[in-house]
Amino acid sequence: MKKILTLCIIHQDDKVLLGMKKRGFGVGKWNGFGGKVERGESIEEAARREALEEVGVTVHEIKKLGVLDFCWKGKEQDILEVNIFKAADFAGEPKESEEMKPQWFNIKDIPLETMWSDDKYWMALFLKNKKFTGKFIFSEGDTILEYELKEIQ
Ligand code: 8OG
Repeated sequence: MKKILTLCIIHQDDKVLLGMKKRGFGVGKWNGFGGKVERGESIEEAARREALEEVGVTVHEIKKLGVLDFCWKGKEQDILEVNIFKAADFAGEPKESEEMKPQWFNIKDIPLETMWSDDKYWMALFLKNKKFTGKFIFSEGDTILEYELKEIQ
C-alpha cells in the first residue's frame, strides 16, 4: 500500500524555515511542514493546508521539487511517497503549533544531524531548485540500507 504525504520547506534567500516535530512520527527531528493527503484534496492543497495547520502561514506559490519513496526492510510493500515542495513567500507569522516549533536556519547551519537521515542526500538539490526522485530503504528507525536518487529535468 502506498501513502501519499507532503513536505513543504520554506526557503527565502539564504535561510529555511524548519520546525521541531513535537509529537508522533519523526518526533525530535527538524523538518519541513507536511502530512498525509486527505481524501478529496490534491497533493498541493494538502501541502498548503499542512503549512497552515502546523506553522500558521499561508504559502503563496509552491513548487514541487522532489518525490521520494520510503519503505522499511521486510515491509517493502508499505511505501510512503513524500512530495517535497518549496515555498518562498507566505502570509502570516510563523507560530508554534501542537505539532511543530518553528525556527529559521541559515542554509549553512541546516541541522542535518537532527533531521531524517535521507535529507542530507537531497538537500543540496532542493536548495538549488533542482527536481529529483528517489527511493530509500531503511532498517530500524531511519538507518539507510539502500537508496537511489536522481535529478530530473
Ligand atoms: O502526518 P505526519 O506528521 O505523520 O507526516 C509525516 C511528515 O514527515 C510528512 O511531512 C512527511 C515527512 N517525512 C516522512 N519521511 C521523511 C523523510 O525521510 N525525510 C523528511 N524530511 N520528511 C519525511 O514521512
